[in-house]
Amino acid sequence: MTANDYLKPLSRDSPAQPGKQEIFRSEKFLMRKYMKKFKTAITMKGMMAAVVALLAIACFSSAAKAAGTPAGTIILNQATANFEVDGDPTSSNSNIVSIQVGEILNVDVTWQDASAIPVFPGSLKQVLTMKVTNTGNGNEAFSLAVNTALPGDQFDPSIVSVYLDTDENGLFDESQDTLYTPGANDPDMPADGFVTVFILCDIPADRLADDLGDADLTATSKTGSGTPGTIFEGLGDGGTDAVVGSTTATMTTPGTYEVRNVIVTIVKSAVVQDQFGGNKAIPGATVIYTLSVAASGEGTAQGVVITDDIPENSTYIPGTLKLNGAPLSDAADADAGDEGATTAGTVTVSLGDMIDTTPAQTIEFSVLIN
Ligand SMILES: [Ca+2]
Ligand SMILES: [Ca+2]
Ligand SMILES: [Ca+2]
Ligand SMILES: [Ca+2]
Repeated sequence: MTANDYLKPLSRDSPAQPGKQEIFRSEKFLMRKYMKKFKTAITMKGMMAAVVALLAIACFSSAAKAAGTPAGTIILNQATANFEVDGDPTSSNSNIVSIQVGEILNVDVTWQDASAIPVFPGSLKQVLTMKVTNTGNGNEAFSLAVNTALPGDQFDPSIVSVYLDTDENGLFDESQDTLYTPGANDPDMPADGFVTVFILCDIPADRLADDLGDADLTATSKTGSGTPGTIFEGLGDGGTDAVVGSTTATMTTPGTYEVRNVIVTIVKSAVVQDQFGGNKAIPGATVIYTLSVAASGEGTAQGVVITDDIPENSTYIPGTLKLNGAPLSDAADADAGDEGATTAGTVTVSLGDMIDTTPAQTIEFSVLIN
C-alpha cells in the first residue's frame, strides 16, 4: 500500500486520476496539480498517525468564509510519524506538501426593489435597482447586460442606460453615480464584494393601469462562465486555474415596472442637531426626519400607509411623532400613527385616500444616534 492509496477515498466529487491527485471539497474549493508524492517512511506503529494526518489534510477547508479560501492561498501541511525503536520514542517528519487554492467563479444578482416600480404611461428614466455580488473566492470583473424584450408581461420597457452606484449609497443620483459602458468600466470586485446597479428605462406612452413590463440584468464573469466545473487553466488569480462554480458564473435576474394611474411619492430629509449646539452626526446627536408624501396622476391612492424603519445604530425618541405639525401618540390608538406598536422598530402612519389635489402630508419624528 502506498500513500497514494490513502488519498483516493478522500477525493469526493471526482475520481482520482493517475499521476494527478485532486481533492475537491463540495465545489467551493479546488486544489490541484501541486501535490507532491508523499515520501514519508512509515513504520507499522507510525502508520495510524500518518493516516490521521492525511485525513487532516482533507478537512482543512471546513472553516472557510462565505466565498471560500481566497484564490492563490498556499496551504502547507506536514505529517509526523511517531514510533519506538528498542523502546526509545522516535519520530520522523514527512516532506511538506504545498497546495495552492484555485479560483472559483460565482456571481449573484438580486433585485433590490421591494415590489414592482410604479410608473405612469410615458414616464422617462424609471429606475430598477439590482445588486451584483462576487460570490467567488477571487478578484473578478463582471460584464453587465440588460434585456427588456421579455415575454410573459404586457409591455417592453425601453432601456435608456445603466448606472453603477459609485457613491455606494444604494440610491440613484445621475450626478454622483457612473454611467456603465460595457467593456470600459465593468465592475471589478474582490471576493464577497458587490455593486449596486441601476437600470433606467422609458415606459411606452400607450400603456394602461396594471400593465407589467420586465427588464432583466445579466452579470457574467469576465474570466469565463459555463457548466459548473469548467476549468480555465492559468486564468485564475495569481496564475491559478479558475473553475466555474455552481452559479455557472453568470446570473440573470428580472425586475418589474407596473403602470399606475396614481403614484404616491415620498421625499425624505434629515436635520442633525448635536448636543453641543452644532450639526454633527455624532453619538448623542438628534436626527429629525421629515417625510413629505404626495399623490400624482388621475386615480385615487386608497388607504395610504407610510412605514419607516428606525435606522440601525439609532433609537426613536418617544413622543416625537407628528403629522402635519400635530403630535401623534406613540401608541396604536385613535390617531393616525404609532411607533413600534403596529410593527416593532417602525413608524407607521395611515394617511387614508389620496388624490393629486390632496395637500402634501408631512410626517416628522426624531431619533438619537447611539
Ligand atoms: Ca479572477
Ligand atoms: Ca415584456
Ligand atoms: Ca448613488
Ligand atoms: Ca398613536
